[in-house]
Amino acid sequence: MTIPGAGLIVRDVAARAVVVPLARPLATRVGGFSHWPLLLIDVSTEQGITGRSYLAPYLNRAAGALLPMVRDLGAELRGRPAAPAASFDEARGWLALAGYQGLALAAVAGLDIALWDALAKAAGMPLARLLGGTLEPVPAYNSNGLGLIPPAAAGDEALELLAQGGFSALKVRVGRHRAADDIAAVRGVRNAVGDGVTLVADYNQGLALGDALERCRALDAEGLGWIEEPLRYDDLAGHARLARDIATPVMLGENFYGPRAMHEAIRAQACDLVMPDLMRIGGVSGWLQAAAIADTAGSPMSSHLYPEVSGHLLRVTPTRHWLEWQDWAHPVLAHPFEVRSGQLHMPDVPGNGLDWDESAVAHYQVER
Ligand code: SMN
Ligand code: MG
Repeated sequence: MTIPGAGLIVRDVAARAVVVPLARPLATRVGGFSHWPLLLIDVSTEQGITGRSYLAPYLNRAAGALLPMVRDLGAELRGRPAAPAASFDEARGWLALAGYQGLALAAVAGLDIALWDALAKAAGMPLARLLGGTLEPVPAYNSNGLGLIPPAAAGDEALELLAQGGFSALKVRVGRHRAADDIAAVRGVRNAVGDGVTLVADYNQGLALGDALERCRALDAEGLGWIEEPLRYDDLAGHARLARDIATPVMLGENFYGPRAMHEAIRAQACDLVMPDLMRIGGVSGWLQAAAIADTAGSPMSSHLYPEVSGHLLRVTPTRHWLEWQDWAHPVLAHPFEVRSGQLHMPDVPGNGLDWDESAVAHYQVER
């Protein structure tokens, strides 16, 4: 069925679960990751165009809980125009009683990203261009490794990570039992890579305020680009205290559920820098709203996970800062994106550039 003048009409939404291995298992303060669950979403339209997205809900259990929500909300889209900003707004109504944050917002985001992909394909443009930007490459830091490994191993791993794509920036995970071991790891990396490389550190919410004040002050001497999530993500008052107290910029954002959460964190002066996660911020529609908030506040904005679609979005983010690079979806991508000279290159194809290697998907698919 086509409605004249309505543009693309959603025919169906399919969602599949895969679990792919990580080439370099990652230990962090919030847990260890050897495998990475992904939900692959395909929104087909009556016009024959299919919009695609993936969600990375960290845990198999979370993927199992999220999949029926994607399917359920996806069923609501059938027969409707592919109009992501309108659907994003409508979802607030659908979820007013059940709750709009958490996995519910993640499901909205997965559909939103795929709808925007369908629109960009219909327009024959890469997503960045559809949104009014260009396809210039985006500066990226390599986040594929430097988990909580023995400090003595950190320097060699840092050199391997820099070589993976000509990078000049890396993320180092911290939050070891002994603060001295974190400092030894950061210094080991610095000694190996030299002063020209940007290093950032991530505590993954691992500290209590007293400890954080002490440990972050000690890290102030190490010349880090930022310290990320030292405290529980929703402790805005604690982060504000830290941000006042330490010299290194405080970074928050991967746990902002929707643009309003970013607004709250900025208003509370809980962070100097922001890095929304494409899934939790609410997909492309949520990101665009967040980018406007960051611009208004003058907060540099980086990305978290989802490098492929985030690359397009950083092109239209006025305060764009760093892209976080992980190649974790590569096992199921037919055309993995490339990093050269530390910059992510988005492919010059219509849409967001995601498409599935179907034989790999069949290999890694799990029934849910
Ligand atoms: C992170 C991301 C994904 C899994 C574990 C840890 C981390 C980051 O917080 O910022 O990359
Ligand atoms: Mg982080």
